[in-house]
Amino acid sequence: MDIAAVYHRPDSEMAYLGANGVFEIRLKVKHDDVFKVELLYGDPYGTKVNEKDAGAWEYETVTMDRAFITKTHDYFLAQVTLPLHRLQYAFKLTDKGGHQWLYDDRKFVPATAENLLDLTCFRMPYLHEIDRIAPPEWVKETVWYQIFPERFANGDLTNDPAKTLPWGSEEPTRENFFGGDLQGIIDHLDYLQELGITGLYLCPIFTAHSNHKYDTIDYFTIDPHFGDKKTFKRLVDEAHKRGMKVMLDAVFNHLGDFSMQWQDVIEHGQESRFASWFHINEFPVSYTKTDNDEFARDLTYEVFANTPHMPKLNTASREVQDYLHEIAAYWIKQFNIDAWRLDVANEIDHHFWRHFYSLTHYLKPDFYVLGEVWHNAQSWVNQHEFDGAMNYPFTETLSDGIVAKKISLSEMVSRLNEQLMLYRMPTNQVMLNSMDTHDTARLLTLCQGDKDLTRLTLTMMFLQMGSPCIYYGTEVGLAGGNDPACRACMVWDKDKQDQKMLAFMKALIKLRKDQQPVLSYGTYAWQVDEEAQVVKLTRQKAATKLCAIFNLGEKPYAVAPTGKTLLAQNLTDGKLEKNGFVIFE
Ligand code: ARE
Ligand code: CA
Repeated sequence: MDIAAVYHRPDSEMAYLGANGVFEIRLKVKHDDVFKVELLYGDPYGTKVNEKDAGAWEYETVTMDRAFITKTHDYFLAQVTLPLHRLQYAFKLTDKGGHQWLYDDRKFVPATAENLLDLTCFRMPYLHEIDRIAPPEWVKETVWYQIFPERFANGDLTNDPAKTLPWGSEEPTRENFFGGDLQGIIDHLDYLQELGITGLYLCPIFTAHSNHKYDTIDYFTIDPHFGDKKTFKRLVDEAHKRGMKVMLDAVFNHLGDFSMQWQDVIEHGQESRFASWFHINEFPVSYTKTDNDEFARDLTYEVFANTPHMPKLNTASREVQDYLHEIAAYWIKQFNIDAWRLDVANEIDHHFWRHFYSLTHYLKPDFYVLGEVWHNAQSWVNQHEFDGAMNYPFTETLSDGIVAKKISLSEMVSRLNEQLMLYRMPTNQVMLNSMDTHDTARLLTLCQGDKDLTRLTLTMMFLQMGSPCIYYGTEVGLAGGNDPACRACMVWDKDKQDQKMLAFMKALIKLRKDQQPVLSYGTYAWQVDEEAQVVKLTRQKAATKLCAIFNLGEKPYAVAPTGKTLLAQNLTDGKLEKNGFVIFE
């Protein structure tokens, strides 16, 4: 057995207090290297550890499940309920040759009686409920709909910016406007409710210069081309009436260069009272224009990416902290929003996010803080900074496996399992899962217009642990390449909407909501047939078992659903044609 590959870390995603006093423990070992793992656990004060006298160490034993398998590692899991809020534990491993080992905080030794008495154990000294990573329960049951407000619906022509183009008359560019606004969203809340949506994720709505509004001018006002505070209040109230939560986009990494603060820095340079609000290396602040302004050169100040219009805020400054905290609190207290999505979250300091998290949860205990992190988000979600993250690694893995087919199906499953093992299960249950956003090409375009593959991909995504999110227009067949092409005007003309896709999305969202407990909490069992290019996924929670079979191959694949079929595509006479799938109980 490769003992160097055996890994455990207490007080992490590998050992943590879960819901209802259940303690979850994981052990990571080299794939296919360990026959059995037993967890030995007991009360640090109730057992006779290290006493060579009478009585062995009083401990319980439970055999751990080999629950998640990747190409390189196996993860053994166990859940134990504890009489007290403290625990010490060790692992007893049996290798394939039958040899037994003990692994604890200090050592890895043969499992002799002597060593058993001499265990130091891993410790969870005291498990405080207040320390528990406990994201809001409602997020697990939410189906999100992401809206790019400028392009969703124009409900009020009087607030249209100059040069507003007729709706959908041209391809979206970085500069053009079509007049989308908050009234347009209100006008379509019934449409969204009928679709089954229970969470609205709005891209920025505060006063800003661009059509995307990520270059904020004033966080305390609604962009006049989107409406006003009265309209926004009505939007939130009407959404809440329909059982929909509202999440806004907090763009705290940077300000727009048209903001009063940055304009003051340009005018007064070092004397500006806002000079310390930014990361300025040299005065006067300047840059060398290039043909594509997003990539200016010779900047004398720090920005988002290379964008001179987005000077980076100095969130270590007390004034900036107070300013941003006031904004965060204002929209919660005055408008009762339910969540913040944090833009460029991974480039702002942890100190800021820790305060932000406690402030938002002090104001609203079940508030949802979602970080935009395109990579491993452990260092934020594991310590009360974000409840969840936009799960781009998940998106890219699913897309690479079944859309672009850049990786094998078994490699895709391996990576999906690896990703689940990065986080506590309560965190996995509230990650925001999407196949596309305003920053990526649309799924239908990535599927080269193949609508069967688009539906299959969405179905596989909706069956995962996590909170599913669809990007506006997906349900009516919108296509579009990378930003800005993925931000086309929503299609409201029923004759131009893909009604088959709309009916499918309604059915898929309904299935998700009907089956939410097993999809949020259920176990995973994957089976891959590389030859046939078929993936089977079974999710199970107690007596509820959902089976899904996906045929990515060219040849029909015989299936014999054993229970009630909940959703299917390209299934005829027990055969799944290409891009066919079936979900049955
Ligand atoms: C412009 C260009 C883009 C270019 C971008 C960055 O249009 O083609 O990629 O600049 O140079 C907003 C607008 C964008 C605009 C941008 C700058 O919506 O249209 O894009 O402002 O003017 C990284 C960050 C991530 C960020 C993306 C864009 O990690 O936080 O880049 N996403 C947020 C918002 C955006 C918004 C901003 C940030 C700025 O969601 O909409 O852009 O407030 C890999 C990397 C990621 C990288 C990702 C995309 O996967 O791992 O880190 O995301 O590519 O580039
Ligand atoms: Ca308008």
